[in-house]
Parts: sequence; structure tokens; C-alpha cells
Amino acid sequence: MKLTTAGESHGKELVGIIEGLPANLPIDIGAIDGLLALRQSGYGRGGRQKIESDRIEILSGVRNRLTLGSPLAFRIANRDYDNWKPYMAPEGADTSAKKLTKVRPGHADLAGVLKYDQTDARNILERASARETAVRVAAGGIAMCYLGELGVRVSGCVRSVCGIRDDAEHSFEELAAARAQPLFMLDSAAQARAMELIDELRAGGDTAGGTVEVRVKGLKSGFGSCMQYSSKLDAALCAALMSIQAIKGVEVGMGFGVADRRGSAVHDEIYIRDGRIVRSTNNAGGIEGGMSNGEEIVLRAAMKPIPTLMRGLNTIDLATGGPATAAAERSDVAAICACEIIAESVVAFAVAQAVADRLGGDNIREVKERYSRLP
Ligand code: EPS
Repeated sequence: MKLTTAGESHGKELVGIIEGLPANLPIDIGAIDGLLALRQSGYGRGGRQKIESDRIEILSGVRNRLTLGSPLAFRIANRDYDNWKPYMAPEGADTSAKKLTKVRPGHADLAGVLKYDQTDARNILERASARETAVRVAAGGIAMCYLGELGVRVSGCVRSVCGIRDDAEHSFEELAAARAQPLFMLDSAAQARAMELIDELRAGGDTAGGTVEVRVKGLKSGFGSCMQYSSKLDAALCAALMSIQAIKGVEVGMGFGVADRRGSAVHDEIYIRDGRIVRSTNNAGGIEGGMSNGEEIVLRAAMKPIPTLMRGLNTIDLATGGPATAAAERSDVAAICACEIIAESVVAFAVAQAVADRLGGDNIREVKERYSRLP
């Protein structure tokens, strides 16, 4: 299963193509649109989301709500293109008007300009922008349709915003309530403080990042492999999370905490109860030896603060070669809720890929039969 994305942030539209889906998979367009709307929501977002109203439009690969087994192509319109057409149109545009040369620290601007031999960082930022994640959320929604057929569910919450943390334990079922919260946090006191902080940061022209948690429930053991480094499930999941714009760290289970504890306080001991293999802890986060072990998969990702600061950071102006204050485009103060939905989506897609790699199957009946035969 493979996803290719295309599209610029202020271009005409975003597009995605998914190859490798089995035939006869029911596609829940309402659920995918719901996920897209959640990606646009959350406290701390900027003006752009008032313009956009993301919806998936499927172009191929689905007939009467069932996949055909052919490549599934889809588009998501950029409504803001109406405002940007004069500066972005492929058939001819004024490229001087929206030129960006005061490159923003933390954004792709400088490295991209040098690599792609550009004088205008807009030719870089348009693609580097997190707008692209709308496609990955749509694809994640399709992956969730696939996983749902197997009884595998993905959920999550926001764990921290700029150092304000929710460290409590939450059951998988409790996570569903997070999406109804303004910052997708389950600790309402921490959330209230985080919202105040976002207001403060907005007033000061600053930005925030945070931590998101994603969990996968119901995946049987044996997905991913210990036999080749490139087949490890944890490596695939961490790569998927790290590929999200602004992610700087990823943890599996106890994560970096394992380094500070002794073995007896880390490894999840194994018992037999009522003829079933059980564990009383899940510090491994559901993955051992690069394979799912049947426990819940637990992942966390750390998002850096949005690199477009209204107050502007020190930088250089590529046009003059001299010092400058970084460009301040309209932007978000915090996009941690978006990040949480994107993280769930890319994890769903990576798990679906691992399932498809192991089980194959040209149609969903075959996939379900093969999955049900696994221990
Ligand atoms: C982004 C900058 C902002 C964000 C954008 C990501 O866009 P604009 O420059 O149009 O205000 O809103 O995210 C989205 C458009 C989105 O849909 O998530 C950036 O520089 O990465």
C-alpha cells in the first residue's frame, strides 16, 4: 500500500493517490470528512482555517462507496487559491508580489532555497507547508476504513502544550473524549492553563508546540518483522510520525524513560491466565523485536513551536545579504490538535501498510479471512 501526495499550500488543490487497497473495501466518506474537519480545529489556529473547509473528493478507485482495487485518487480543494491565483497560477503568475527572502529560522526556507537554487523561499514553503497534511489525513481516514474491517482502532490525545502536561493514565476508551475538547486534552485544568498560555503567546507574537499521543488497539501480534532492519514496525511508525511537519522527537511506549530505569522496571513480564498470554504492564508500547506483540501500540510525538513568529526572529535577507527580521506571514500560534489528528492518520496508514505487507489480499474478504486465521 502506497500513498503519493502533491499540491502547494496556496495552489489550486491538494491531491493524493493510494495504490494497493483491496477491492470491496467500504469507504466512509463522512468519517473521512469528519477527520479533515478535526484537523482544521483546535485552539490556537490562525486565519487560514476560516477560509478552508476541507472535503475529500474521490476521483477514481471507488464505485458506489466500495473500492475497486484500482489506484484511489482524490483531491482536496484549496479555497484560498481564489485569493492566490494571481501569484500561484501554473499558466502564468506575478512571482514578485509574494516573494519571501527574509528566511524563517525553523522553517524549510533557507535549506530549501539553497538546495533547489531559488531566490524566493515561496517556491520552497508552498510545498513544505503543513497544508500537505490534509492529504495524509484523508489517506489515514481510508486506512482507518481498512483497519476497522479487522477490528483495529486508532485514537489519541494531546499530552502537553509548551510544557503544560497531562501525565495521567487514560484508557483507550477514554481517549475518544479528547476530540471534543478545545485542545484535545483530557486534563481540563492543564488544558485551561494551556489555553491561557496560547493567548499570552498570541499577544506576544510567539508560538507553541507540544506532545501528542497515538494508540492502536486490536492489532494482533506479528506485524512487522525482526528479520530485516527495514521491516521493523516501530521503525515504520516512527518514520511516519517523524515525517509530519514540525515533529522533532518520537517515543514508543516508555520511550526515553527506558534509559533511566533498570531492566526489572522496564520489561513487561509474561504470564498465562485462563490459557491466555498476558502482561501486567505495557512499557514496550506493544512492539518487541520490531513486531506487534498484541498489546496496545503506544506512541508519542513532540512538535516544535510553529516557526512563523509574528514578532520575527533574527535572520538574514537573501535579497540584500544583510541581517533582517524573519518574515511574518499569517500563521497559527499552536497547531497541536491538527498534529494529533495527523499523527493518528499517519499511524493508521503505516499500520495498514504493515497489515497489507503481511496478509496481501486482492479483496477485503480475503484480507479478513487471513486476519481471522491469525492467533
Ligand atoms: C503553514 C502556514 C499557515 C497554516 C498552514 C501551514 O498557512 P497560511 O500561510 O496560508 O496562513 O495555516 O496550514 C494549513 C494551511 C493547513 O491547512 O494546515 C506553514 O507555513 O506550514
